[in-house]
Amino acid sequence: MGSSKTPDYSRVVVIDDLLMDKQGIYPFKDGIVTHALMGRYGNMFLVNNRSTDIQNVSKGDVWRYYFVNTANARPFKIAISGAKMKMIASDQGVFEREFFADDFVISPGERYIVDIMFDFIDGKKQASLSAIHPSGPTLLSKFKMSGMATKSEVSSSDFAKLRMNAEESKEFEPIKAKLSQPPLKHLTIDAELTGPHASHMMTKSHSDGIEWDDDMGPMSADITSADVKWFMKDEETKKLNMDINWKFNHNESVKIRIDNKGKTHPMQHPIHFHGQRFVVLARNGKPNDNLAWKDTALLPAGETMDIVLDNQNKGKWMAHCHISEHLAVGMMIGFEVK
Ligand SMILES: [Cu+2]
Repeated sequence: MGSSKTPDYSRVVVIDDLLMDKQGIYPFKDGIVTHALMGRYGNMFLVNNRSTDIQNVSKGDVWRYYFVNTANARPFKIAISGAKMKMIASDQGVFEREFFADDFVISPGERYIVDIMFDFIDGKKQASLSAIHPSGPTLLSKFKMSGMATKSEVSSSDFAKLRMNAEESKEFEPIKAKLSQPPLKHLTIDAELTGPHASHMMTKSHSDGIEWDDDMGPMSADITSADVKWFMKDEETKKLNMDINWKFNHNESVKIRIDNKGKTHPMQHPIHFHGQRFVVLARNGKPNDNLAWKDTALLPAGETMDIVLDNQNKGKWMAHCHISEHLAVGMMIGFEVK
């Protein structure tokens, strides 16, 4: 394996948000799902259950962070300042090539493994991790410098290297050959609105196809499971959601196109497959040149994503949108691997 040497320290980072009102946590109701159109966006950000996470680190330390986003709906753009960040792996495996990054986007259900070297450049004694949104950054974690590293020499010279994971690249070769082939399955995404909200559903769409915040105001909560149905449609059979039941052979690799061009309420959807792994082969027809095994991938509004699903586990499975409210109003399909 060519994958990176594990740094001396590691930590799991659970990113979440919580919707609070004056009484406390905005209530969940019995038998009805609020925020069914947008999903429930929180107004308080949490890192490992704290509103501001503080960690002491030594100058020169390299830490490996295992990020997971457990929010109902919110994607986070995570940025670092005062330290350097290297992307190692995603949900199910390493990237073909490690790379340095200033920020990365993590949607509900996604995971990223990231190495951070605390070099505290420019004489600063503090580094920070923030969520970057159009309205500005929100501080998530503060890292305070507490002395010089003891084990850093090996780690920091290792940190400077960007590894090529040749074994994985080789494994991806037959998958990349599917670029020129038509997809075996084709899903489209849209929503259906009924009731008093049906006429005023368009929200302003962002140029990157991502709703970073719920800007619908109080109306967002009032659109419930009684008013909206989110669906994925099989373009071949025209079946919707759980009426879809694809049959695949064990170890069959299947190219699936997912189209998020629905007009009812354009927004992003994090698509998750149970029981298998996949790669994002292309977005909007443009090949992905740095593959990693995943099980969840964010599909912005107006975009198309081609994935290759690697059916290695027999059984009956589902795939769904990872926005909890979308899932609750039906946005899931079935498939079977025999
Ligand atoms: Cu969704």
